[in-house]
This record gives sequence, structure tokens and C-alpha cells, in this order.
Amino acid sequence: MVRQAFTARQAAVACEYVWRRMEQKAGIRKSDPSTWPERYDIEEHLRNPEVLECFTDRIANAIGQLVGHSRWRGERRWGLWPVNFSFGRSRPYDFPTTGWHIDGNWFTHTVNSPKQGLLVVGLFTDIEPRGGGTILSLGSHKRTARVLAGHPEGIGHRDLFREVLSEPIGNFHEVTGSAGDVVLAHPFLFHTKGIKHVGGPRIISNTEAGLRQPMVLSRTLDTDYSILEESIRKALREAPEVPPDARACRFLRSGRGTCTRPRRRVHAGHVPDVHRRGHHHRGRNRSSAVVHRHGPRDSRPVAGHHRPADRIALAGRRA
Ligand SMILES: O=C(O)CCC(=O)C(=O)O
Repeated sequence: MVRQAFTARQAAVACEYVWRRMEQKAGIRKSDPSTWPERYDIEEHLRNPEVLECFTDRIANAIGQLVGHSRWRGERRWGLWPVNFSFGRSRPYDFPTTGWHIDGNWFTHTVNSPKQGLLVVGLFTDIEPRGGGTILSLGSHKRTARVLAGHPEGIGHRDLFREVLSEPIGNFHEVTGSAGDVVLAHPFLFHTKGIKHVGGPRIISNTEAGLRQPMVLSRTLDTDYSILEESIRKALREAPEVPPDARACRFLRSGRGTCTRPRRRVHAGHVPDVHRRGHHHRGRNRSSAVVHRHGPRDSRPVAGHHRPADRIALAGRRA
């Protein structure tokens, strides 16, 4: 977690753009809670300068520390905006057993893929306990790494989810924090939307920190590994463990042929190809661009005193 990576003031200004866009797209009005759904995702980059400024040098430096400064593509942008108004409010609070995924439904997953880099989650509102924060399954990145290593040819995201989730996952951690905090998580870490019992609408942005080249997991010099590469090597060396609180989790709702969010179309992917694929948003708001989906629709730690290889593995613990 990078605490106060941008200011609460910057976050509040960005939220105004999020509200404006939700109203334009779906008639969701900040001043009228009767228009609020349980959840809504703006599947766009918001390109307003004030929003982009929230991707500060502190975030960029922290990403560089984890993946290698010269290896990160350096794209500073905020992607998907999942807004949690009241997800699961009618149910008793618990960690969800559905919706579990890693991001990246726009590429074939491999253990060294450069596409995702890191899962970057910016908190644009304060998130208190039970306030609908993202739930992470700490340590699940290790199982993902092992599954991916078994598919050198690559694997689609749905098959990947099925394989990783064929065993129970656990060590659940709810992301809480203040507006302006940013979680940098392992790209292989399974996560899902948390049930929301308290607080006002929760606004986050999920994005990736794509790499210039595929990761290299067998280098000549030990000192050349990035922290991310080192964490994957470590995951592949370690004996698999099932956490004591492990539960059977899945991506889709059990027994239904649909995803957890059936109401929206599955997009083929997430952002980086927006330009190449000509998916520029041409609507009223010219400062946004369509984002390809990376979540359950179809489908972190930073500078500190931990040994580098532990930092990624700890993702979210200090959220
Ligand atoms: O809303 C959340 O907390 C998680 C959202 C997410 O992971 C996604 O949409 O990909």
C-alpha cells in the first residue's frame, strides 16, 4: 500500500468526474440515491488532467521498484472505475465466494506475461471495514504461478480461474484505507468485490502496470531479477499450502451459466489496445476512452523494510 499517494482533495475532484460520467452513461445521480444501483463500473479511462494527476510520481516510483524502473511501460492512467454502492447489503457480511478472478481477460495468461505487470488499485474514497473494499486472497498468487507454469502455451482467463479455484482459497483480506491510498498487488493475486454494509459509495480505479517485455524467470545474474520476478520464482519453489480458513470459491455463481454480473457484455480485454483497436470513446465526454474489461464480468506492498521477495507476497496485508 502506498499511503496518500495522491491527496484527498485530488481524489475528491476525480470523484466528481466519476459521478458526472455515471450520470451521463447510466443516469446515476450523486444527489439522488434512488438512482443508485448496487454496483456500477465505468469501463473507461478518464482522461481529464485532474484525474491523470492522481497517478503521481510516488506511484510511478513504487511500481518501478517492484517491476524494474526500465521494465515498466510507464503508462500513467486510471482504468476501470468500479463503484460499490451497496453490493450484497441484504446479506449478512461475509467474504464472497463468487466473483474471484485476476485481471486480464484481454490476453492469454502465461507465467511471464508482460501484460498486467501489477494490479494497481487506487482508492478514491475512504474505505472503512465492511465498506465494500476489495477482498484479496493473500498467497493465492502462488497457486496462480504454479498453474501458469503448467501451461507454457498459455491459458485463457476462464480456464485459469477454474484451475486455480479447483482448490479452496483463503487468507482473505479486506482492502481498507483512505482516499489517495494505492494498493500495488501481485498480478496473480485473486480478488473479488467486497460486500458493503457501511459508508457512502465506494469509488476505486483498477489499472495495470504493463511491462515492456515478458518477465524472465531464469537470468544469468541473480541480482537482475525484479521483485516481481523474484516473487514468482519463490512461489514456484515453495510447497503448495491450503490456508486454514480456505473455502471453495469460484468466479461464476454456482450452477449458473452466467457470470456474477450478467447484465453487461463481456469485453474482450483491458486498456492498452484502446488506440490500436480504435476503441476511442466518441461520446459526449471526450476526455475518456473505453476500457477493456478485466474483472469478473467474463472476468501489492511497496517500499518498506521487507526483503524484496517478500514484498509482493505480502500484497494487501497493510492495506
Ligand atoms: O470492486 C472491487 O472491489 C473489485 C473490482 C474488480 O476486481 C474488477 O472489477 O475487476
